[in-house]
Amino acid sequence: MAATLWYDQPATSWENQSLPIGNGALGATVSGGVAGERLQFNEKTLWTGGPGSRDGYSSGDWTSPRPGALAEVQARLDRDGRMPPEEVARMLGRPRIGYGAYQTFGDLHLDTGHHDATGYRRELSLGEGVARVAYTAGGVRHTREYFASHPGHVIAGRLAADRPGGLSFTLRHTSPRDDQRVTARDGRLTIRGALADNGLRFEAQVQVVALGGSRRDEGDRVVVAGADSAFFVLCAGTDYAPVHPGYRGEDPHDRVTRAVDAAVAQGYEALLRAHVADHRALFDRVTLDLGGGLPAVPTDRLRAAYTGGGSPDDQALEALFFAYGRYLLIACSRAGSLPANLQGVWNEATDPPWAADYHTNINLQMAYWPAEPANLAETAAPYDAYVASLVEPGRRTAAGMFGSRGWVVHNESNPYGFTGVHDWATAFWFPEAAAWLTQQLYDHYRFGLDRDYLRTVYPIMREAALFWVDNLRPDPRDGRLVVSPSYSPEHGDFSAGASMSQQIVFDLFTNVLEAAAALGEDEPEVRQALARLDPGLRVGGWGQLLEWKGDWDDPDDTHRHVSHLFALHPGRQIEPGSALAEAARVSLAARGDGGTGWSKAWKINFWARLRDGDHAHRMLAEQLRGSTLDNLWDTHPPFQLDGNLGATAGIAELLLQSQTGVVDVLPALPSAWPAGSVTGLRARGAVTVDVTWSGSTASEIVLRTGSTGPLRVRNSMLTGPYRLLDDAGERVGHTRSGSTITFAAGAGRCYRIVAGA
Ligand code: FUC
Repeated sequence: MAATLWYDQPATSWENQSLPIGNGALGATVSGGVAGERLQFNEKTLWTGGPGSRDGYSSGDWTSPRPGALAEVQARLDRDGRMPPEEVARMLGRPRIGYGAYQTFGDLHLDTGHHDATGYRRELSLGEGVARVAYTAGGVRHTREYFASHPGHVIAGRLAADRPGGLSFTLRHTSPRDDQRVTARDGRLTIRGALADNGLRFEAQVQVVALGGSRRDEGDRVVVAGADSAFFVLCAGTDYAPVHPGYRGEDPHDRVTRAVDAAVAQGYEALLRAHVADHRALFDRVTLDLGGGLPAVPTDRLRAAYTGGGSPDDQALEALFFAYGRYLLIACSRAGSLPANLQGVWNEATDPPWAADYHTNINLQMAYWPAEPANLAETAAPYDAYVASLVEPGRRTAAGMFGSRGWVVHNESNPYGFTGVHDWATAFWFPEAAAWLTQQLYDHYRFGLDRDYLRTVYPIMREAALFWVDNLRPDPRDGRLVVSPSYSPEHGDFSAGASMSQQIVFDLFTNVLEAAAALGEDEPEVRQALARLDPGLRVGGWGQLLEWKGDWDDPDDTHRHVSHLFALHPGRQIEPGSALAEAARVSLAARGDGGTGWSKAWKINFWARLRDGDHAHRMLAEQLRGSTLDNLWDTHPPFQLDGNLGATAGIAELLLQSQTGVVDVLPALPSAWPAGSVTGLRARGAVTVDVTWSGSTASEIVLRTGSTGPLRVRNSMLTGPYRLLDDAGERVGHTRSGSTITFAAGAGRCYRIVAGA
């Protein structure tokens, strides 16, 4: 199946219909207008706020030491058990000053003046990472092509006409801000300025190269007339640097100039070839076939006709949605820039929703859930770098606000090391964020088993744990160590020991102790604290998993956050099939199938971990029907990319799980996917897995192993006749217990499990 999104109309709404391309640092959206192209573009570091902001900046730390305020809240919670968030915020919160927001770089316009187009098509080829527009106007077939090259550090585009001399257009730039100067010289547009808020310097250059015809500069634009074809390359940058406390580096001019010059010298075709090769090296690692082939229907209509009922067209859309999630992660998260923000890298506004920031009470973490299982581990490099960059400011916040060791991050952050608190009562307090952020670092190790990597992230994990060693308090009611004050994200009252807080600390301590063991170290302080930690897992009056330590859950509450199921996913504290898993199921069922885009995406993952593939599929259907736009972007609403990436991870969880140390193949296959195949999924333990199934049963499982040692594999086919074969087709000795087999795997080998005697 050629994974392509396509439309027979130009985009009329940026949010609903534009098609995204990106190389991590740069992003652009293609509208495909006939009278003119609007190529809205971004550079990931173009942010207001931070040091130098005219509003001032304090990383969110308390500006004056408030000795006693935290202790006062803790004492109140010891006495009364709970406090409304507004009251806690009054006592502990501070206005967020100079937080800033992610900015658009503006729009590149390619004015053609064409009209009355026929044969219109706009597409995004996920396999190539190329967007295209084509139509006929005035008897001439016009084609445009755009891509964002990671190796070339540029966005490039080519325009052509099928009649010699048939291409004329004007290239210009517009921005919603007036803080820049645009000049044209020798066919190169230079956009240069500094953000009024914080003085951040920015520059973009666009070089136009025309074949045939003429090219001239006209003030702030470049005009091409009577050409056969033309191409342009664009690079943009700022003087942002991810270095505390100043966050400024080199002026972007030289870097941008070099990238544009090099791309022009390379030439369009070579640039495109290098891009497609680079993109394919990531994208082609995984394929998913759910039966249905993509029908000859534009993607917006395919989505509108989607019912979730398991028709071939539905299956095709679901497989496309999965491929798109992988495409999006590649496009918005490559080494060398900031991680994916709430909108990936794409933003057309100066005041995007939630500043298009890094929300750390679910959203940033969710964005990276597919990185390992969907075989895109490299895309987590910017996440790792970002988390590392939060350690120093996070230490200052830990010392200043809590008087403790370690580092801390709260509910949300920006590129300027914002690790303190906000003023919004129901979203200001979440000191568990740093602990949760380290989960992906340890999981990266569990998937790839790279001990050198573990050695580099271990100090970050360990220091996050030391923060909690210092800040846990004995609950006066039972002496267990609890987080206090503690707040189940954006929901309910403050209390001591809310389930999610405890589960996150449990997860962190467990990971740190495992990592220490893998590196031959020991952490007695962490071990002792874990032994006394309240694990945050209790069954309540109606069979639910408690969200708080007190039984306050309301069975009619359908709040979008289901934070107390962290232990089920992305944690690994709840065993499938256990009494706690049943309690989690009761809680999840009560929360219902509604929610925002990301909430539905998380529920796919939860149901997958509960081994209920059909309910997980129902959530995928809810997301595609109610929380997905024409361009298949997730909508909260508004547009938020986390839902795309969370759903992509959820689809992978339906097909393969490994969190408990067993390679669990097709653990939650929906009945809507009776036959299909997937290749290239990753399991923890450095295993790459292909599966083919029909009649809802696996017929063949291929395991490529990256390490030597015992390998455990579970699948229901192992209860019937099967053969386990090595690369040479020889049978491999193994033991079996129920549907799980164990055998001695060798690094660099390939094993096949085939149904039948
Ligand atoms: C979390 C969520 C909101 C929204 C915001 C960006 O705080 O609770 O729904 O997604 O992040």
